[in-house]
Amino acid sequence: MSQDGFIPLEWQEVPVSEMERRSFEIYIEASKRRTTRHFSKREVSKNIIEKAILTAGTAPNGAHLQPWTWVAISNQELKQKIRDAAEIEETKTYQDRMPEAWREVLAPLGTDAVKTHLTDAPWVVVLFRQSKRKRENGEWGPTYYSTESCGIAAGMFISAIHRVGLTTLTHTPSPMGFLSEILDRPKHEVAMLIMPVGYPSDGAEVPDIERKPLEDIAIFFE
Ligand code: IYR
Repeated sequence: MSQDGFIPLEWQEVPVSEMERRSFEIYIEASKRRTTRHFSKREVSKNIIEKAILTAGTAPNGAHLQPWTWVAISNQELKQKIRDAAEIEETKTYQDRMPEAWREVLAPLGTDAVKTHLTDAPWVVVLFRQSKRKRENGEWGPTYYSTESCGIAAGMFISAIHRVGLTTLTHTPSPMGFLSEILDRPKHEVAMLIMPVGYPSDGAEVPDIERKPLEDIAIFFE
């Protein structure tokens, strides 16, 4: 007998040898994901974006409040509006707000205030974090761990886009308030990430960087 409000977990055991094989395969596939700033204008179906958002929506999250709103834009004028506003903020950031210590670590990545990807990519997906929720009694209440929840969901979105065979880039213009205005989102929703999604352009490039080896990122106690 299940506890009230509970159902049996659907679970299919995977043989250990198959798990070993999969763990390697998943790692190899993930390691091929790279962040490029060079997007093609080639179209991508809305269906694929919808499925990636649904995948992200399966993320574990605080108190199952699912504190996210995903806004997906293919409208060219709207993408241009977002790009123009992002470039205004980013120009200030890169020119005046960015301290030397930050500039130093960004230099090898070749980022700058020019955000061509926001108008080249066929889709621009903006993730809003819901900082509050409407309670059943109609009052506003908090959400819990919404930053962590949205971070996990964003990771799942990025992974879904990669597995589909497309590419995405996490862009974080700061401050991001202009997104609420342009996309007409309520005050309790806070823009967190902009993710252009599409094909890489012909000749797309990525910085020549390496990932830390396991011994530099993990500690095991056995
Ligand atoms: N928000 C800027 C700057 C930027 C910051 C970090 I940390 C990056 O890893 C990359 C860029 C932007 O999105 O360009």
